[in-house]
Amino acid sequence: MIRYLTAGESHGEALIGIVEGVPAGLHLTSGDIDIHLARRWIGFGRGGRAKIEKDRVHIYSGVRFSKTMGSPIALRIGNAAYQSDKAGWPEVMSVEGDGEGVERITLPRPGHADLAGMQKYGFDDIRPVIDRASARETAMRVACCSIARKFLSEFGIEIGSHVLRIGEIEASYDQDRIDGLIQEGAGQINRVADESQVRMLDAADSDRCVEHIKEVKKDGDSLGGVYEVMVTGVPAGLGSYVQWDRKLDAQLGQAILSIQAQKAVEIGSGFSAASTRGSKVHDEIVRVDGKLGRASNRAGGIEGGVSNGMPLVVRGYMKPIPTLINPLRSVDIDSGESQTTRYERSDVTSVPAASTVAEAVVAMVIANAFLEKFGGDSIGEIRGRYQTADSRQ
Ligand code: EPS
Repeated sequence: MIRYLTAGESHGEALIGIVEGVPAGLHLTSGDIDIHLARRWIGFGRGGRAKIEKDRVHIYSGVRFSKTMGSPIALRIGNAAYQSDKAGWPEVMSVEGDGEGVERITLPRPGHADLAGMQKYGFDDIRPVIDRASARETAMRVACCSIARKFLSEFGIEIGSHVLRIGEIEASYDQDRIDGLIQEGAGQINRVADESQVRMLDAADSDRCVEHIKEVKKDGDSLGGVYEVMVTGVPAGLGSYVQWDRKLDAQLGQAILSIQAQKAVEIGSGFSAASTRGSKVHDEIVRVDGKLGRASNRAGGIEGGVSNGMPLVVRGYMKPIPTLINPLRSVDIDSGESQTTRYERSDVTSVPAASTVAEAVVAMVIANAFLEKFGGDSIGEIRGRYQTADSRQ
């Protein structure tokens, strides 16, 4: 199984990751990771930080001559803002010293981890919470999970995503077009979505969405939204129904909700299924080219916590960014006085970014489920097991 941890503060020197359990013999270069770090910055509506960061990963260990060695892979992404911002982050985030003269932040922002985080750790300054709770951390998450994604690509498993809604703008959902795109692999969705400033598949929807974001920015407000992640090439039988923590849908739910600001997850037609008759929800079993298949995919590729061989369909629901130009009421923890929040640089929306982060965390879940079933110490060993199982299906 692959384990990974991230470390680092948003305005500290760097983000660090360690990925352990990657089989030996996987072809891997920093380019395999950088491509997804760049995709994470796609999106109209990002704030000033987007102009500063040019995320590139540095691989420190676990890879030799472009092949993984089975040993832990250590990664680093520098925070360009650490030096370039005028805020004096080397002093504010200094590892040493006593912080004398550094301004304390004492007004918690509603919707952020600020107040709950201070209460939890007993801080008298919000800075430690702001900096670790920040979605900046997702840069390293994407880096770590891109290794899992590279592993999956060895077995023809592809992941793609697109944005379904930002604020009031709902993208049209053209099932035939999507089915056509994923016929050649879910990666084809990204080919289209990455061309859009908001990662929507339809150009007219994208334009309407960009206008909406501009208006909301003028109003000093922020927007959430919905995105869909699809995975193709997933063999039947990943995950299990036998125990709660082995269920693939439960693991995907945890992964999506672990991304900052995500408030709901949907597998297949999950939300609408709750208000639809069973005869219109369940996917009938049919023969397709001599093999067992499904007449539809409302289950989103998972039944009973087990992949059923259909494409996986997972949707994430993101709340609006909590940092607003329009102030919200809060209470200063020093003075106890009611005040309105102070605006700092922020994004209007980062739903397109969240969709790419979701691809990454989904990749890690699927890679681990795949390893659980077909695992081995090297790519060659796993390939042998996978081919044997595949020929049995
Ligand atoms: C974030 C605030 C902004 C975002 C940041 C997440 O950063 P800053 O506070 O430096 O302006 O741009 O996102 C990223 C840095 C990133 O890499 O995605 C927050 O408070 O969560």
